[in-house]
Amino acid sequence: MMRRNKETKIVIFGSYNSGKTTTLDNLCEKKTKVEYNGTTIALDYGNTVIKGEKVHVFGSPGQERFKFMREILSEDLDGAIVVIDNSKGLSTTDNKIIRNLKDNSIPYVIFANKQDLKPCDYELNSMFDVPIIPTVAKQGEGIQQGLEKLLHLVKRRGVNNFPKN
Ligand SMILES: Nc1nc2c(ncn2[C@@H]2O[C@H](COP(=O)(O)OP(=O)(O)OP(=O)(O)O)[C@@H](O)[C@H]2O)c(=O)[nH]1
Ligand SMILES: [Mg+2]
Repeated sequence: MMRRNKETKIVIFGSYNSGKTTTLDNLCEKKTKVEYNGTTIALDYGNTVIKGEKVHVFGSPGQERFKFMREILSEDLDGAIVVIDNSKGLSTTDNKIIRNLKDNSIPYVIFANKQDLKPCDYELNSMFDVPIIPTVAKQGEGIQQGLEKLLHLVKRRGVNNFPKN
């Protein structure tokens, strides 16, 4: 994907039905979705502007069989959001996604979604050294702040990668 200098690419990962598309809906005013009966089968795409900078947001399909699609979407990403269904807890897919992000040193945050069904689980909080943001994607709760937190991590990484001297 061709991007201008300051533009950022974020990908939303997570298990099937965790709320990835709903999260993207809340972040982006304009978007495109490729779905079949409400299930993402290829990707979601939208963009938004935060503090004057354009952020491209891709939503990945959660079903296991779309692994190839997640790999395509992962190309050249700057940061990731892992949306987990907090009422179900971490799935094996979530664990694989997180491992992958860690192995590739990609900045990421976890959205512990569906807080309306089951509020945050503190055990989960202590398992990771990344921000866990409680969200209710359906109501847009926590979503914007979560993205801003991620963008902060992305920026910080950029600074670390290119020291001034
Ligand atoms: N109760 C509750 N339901 C939610 C929330 N966020 C999403 N949902 C519901 O969860 C279902 C799945 O949401 P999607 O956003 O389509 O999930 P997804 O992760 O994109 O699903 P796939 O792309 O098929 O993997 C829908 O019925 C949503 O309305 C939430 O915060 N609370
Ligand atoms: Mg989806």
